[in-house]
Amino acid sequence: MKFDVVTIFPRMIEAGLAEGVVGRGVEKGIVDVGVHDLRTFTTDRHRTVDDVPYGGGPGMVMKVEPFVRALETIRAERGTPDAVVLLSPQGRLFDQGEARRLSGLGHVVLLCGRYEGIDERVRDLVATEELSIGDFVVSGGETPALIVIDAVSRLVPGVVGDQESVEQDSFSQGILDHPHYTRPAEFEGRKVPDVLLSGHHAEVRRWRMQEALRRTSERRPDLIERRVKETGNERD
Ligand code: 4FV
Repeated sequence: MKFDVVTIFPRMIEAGLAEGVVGRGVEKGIVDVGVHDLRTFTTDRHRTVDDVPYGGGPGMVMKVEPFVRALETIRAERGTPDAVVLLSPQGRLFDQGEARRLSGLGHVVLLCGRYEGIDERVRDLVATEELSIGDFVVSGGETPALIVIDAVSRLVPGVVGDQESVEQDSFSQGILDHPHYTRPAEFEGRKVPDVLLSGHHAEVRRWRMQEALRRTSERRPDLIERRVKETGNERD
C-alpha cells in the first residue's frame, strides 16, 4: 500500500508513523509513505502557501498552485495515484467501510490543510474525493491523515501480525466489540465472567456476540438499523 502525504508539517506525519503497528508495516515495506513538504512547491523566497481570502473575512486560505505542483511531482516520481483525498470537515464521513475501500486501492495521496481552509480550485483540479474524520474542527489535516493511514494500513495483509484480530475488530462486522478481560481473574471484587474461564469455546463465542449486540443496541442503535438495512438488502 502506497501513500503520499502533502503537508506544511512533514515532521508531524513522520512522527506519527514511527511507532506501533503502522510503524512496523513501514519497516516491513508493506506500507510505503511518501511525505512531501508543501513549501517545496512554492516559487517565492518566502515559500508562501497561504494568502488573504477574497471577499474578506478572518484568517488565511491555502493557495492552489503549490498543491497542483505537488501532484505533478508525485505523479512523476511515484506514479499516478488511484485516489487524491482532501481531508476536510466538508468531506464524506470516514468509517471502517471507507477504510476497507481505500485499502483496496494501491496508491492514495492525502492532502492536509491548515488555516481557515483551502482554495476551492484544489477540490476541482487536484482532489478526486474529500473525507472528514468527524463533525468537529481540528487545526490541520495532518492528524486526520494519520488516522486514515492507520485505519487503512491495518487492513493490508501482513501489517497486523494476527489478521484474525483485524477481522474481529469493532465495526469489522458493523457492530461494536465485545468486552475484553485478562488476568487477574478478580480485581477489587470484580470477577471476570465465568463463561470466559470455562474453556467452552462455543459458549465463549456466543457470549461475546450477545455482549457485542447488547452494547451496540444500547450505545449505537444506528449501527443496528444500518446492519438490518444492509443485511435486509443482502437477503432481497
Ligand atoms: C478535518 C476534519 C478538519 C479544518 C480547517 C483543518 C481543519 C483546518 N479534516 N476531518 N474534521 N480540518 O477539521 O478532516 O485547515
